[in-house]
Amino acid sequence: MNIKLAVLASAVALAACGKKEEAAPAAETAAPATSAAAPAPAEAMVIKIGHVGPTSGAIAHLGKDNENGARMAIEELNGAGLTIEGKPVQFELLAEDDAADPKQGTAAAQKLVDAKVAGVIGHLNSGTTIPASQIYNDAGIPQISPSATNPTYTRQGYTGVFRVVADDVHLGGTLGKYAVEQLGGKAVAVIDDRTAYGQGVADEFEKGVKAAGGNIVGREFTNDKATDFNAILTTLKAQKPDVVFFGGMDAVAGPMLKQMKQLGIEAKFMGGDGICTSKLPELAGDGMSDEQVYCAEAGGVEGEQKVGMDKFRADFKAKFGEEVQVYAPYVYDAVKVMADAMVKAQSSDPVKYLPALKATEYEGVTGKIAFDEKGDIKNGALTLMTYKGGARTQIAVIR
Ligand code: ABU
Repeated sequence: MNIKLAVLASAVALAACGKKEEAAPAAETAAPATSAAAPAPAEAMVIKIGHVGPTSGAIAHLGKDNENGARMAIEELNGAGLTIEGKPVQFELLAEDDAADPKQGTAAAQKLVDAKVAGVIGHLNSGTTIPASQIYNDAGIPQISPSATNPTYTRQGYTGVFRVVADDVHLGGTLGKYAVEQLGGKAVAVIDDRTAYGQGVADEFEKGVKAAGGNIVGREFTNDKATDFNAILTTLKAQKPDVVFFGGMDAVAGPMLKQMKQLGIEAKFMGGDGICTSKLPELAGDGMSDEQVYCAEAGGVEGEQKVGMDKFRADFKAKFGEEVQVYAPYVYDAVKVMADAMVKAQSSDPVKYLPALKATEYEGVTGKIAFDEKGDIKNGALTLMTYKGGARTQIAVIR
């Protein structure tokens, strides 16, 4: 039985008993340490799954969003009556904080290896995911990133790395073309935060602009902890840009938008998935106007598939008291994909379940998940977004 059928069977069994699943109390943040799931029955096989994201620091809201996506998946799996080799299975989430810092990322990775996790979901940032992937690879532990988009992650020749979102080549290139062809960008300025993600997606954006016939009138950089952008924005203002692209995360983009407004820069503002969050309007305050900001999520569903995504978002809000930021559904699917491979292989031994993981054909809330030979999602989609009335608003899904 695959996981979807098992979850359904569990729900039917509960309904037959006249029981209803009770909503967990709303919680503002991810719960600390390991999963709060009920203790496993004595005879159960306990399978440890690691999750790593920045649950402290400037993008803690994104790390907690990811971790809550993992928690939601684990709790559902543990209620699904799954078995491996005839034994009931209980998944245990080992959640670690890397604070978006590469050094803390490798330390967290080593901690999970030492704890003998069967697989890892994470990390959130490319700058932590790439160095951590070497540690997991050396230990033979499969890793699925739900959000790291730098192409290098899956191009290192490791056999156990997977990604359930599109990469920066697709993301940056598509946004560059959009800036010129749809937003009418003729003079385009680019800023990045010098992280593996920020610089990489900005480089791809720049290529996309040039390929579409646009001009790059300035390229500046900052860092992922900066709060003062007056010097670089003043330099770029002199070039009269009609579009400003920022490669980086929402915690920097928000204050940057405020300072653009203070300096009277009226350009459209673009960014990748790192700025495309529910929290961006709050971070930007009055620095953001309707349809000024354009960004893309590195995945997307439409039509009938969107019904499942909308339900996920509503369930997540009811459970955690927070809107999905951006990646939680991708984390949720990544956990389910890993568990599905274990159930299909009837083993949590990475050597035994890795072939099933490579052969994944899974219909998740984020759409169909199958991997190419590198571990990248096949036919990855993008969702172009803008913001209206302080809310993310979908423009189109692009394949
Ligand atoms: N993909 C945007 C944020 C995560 C990262 O790649 O660093």
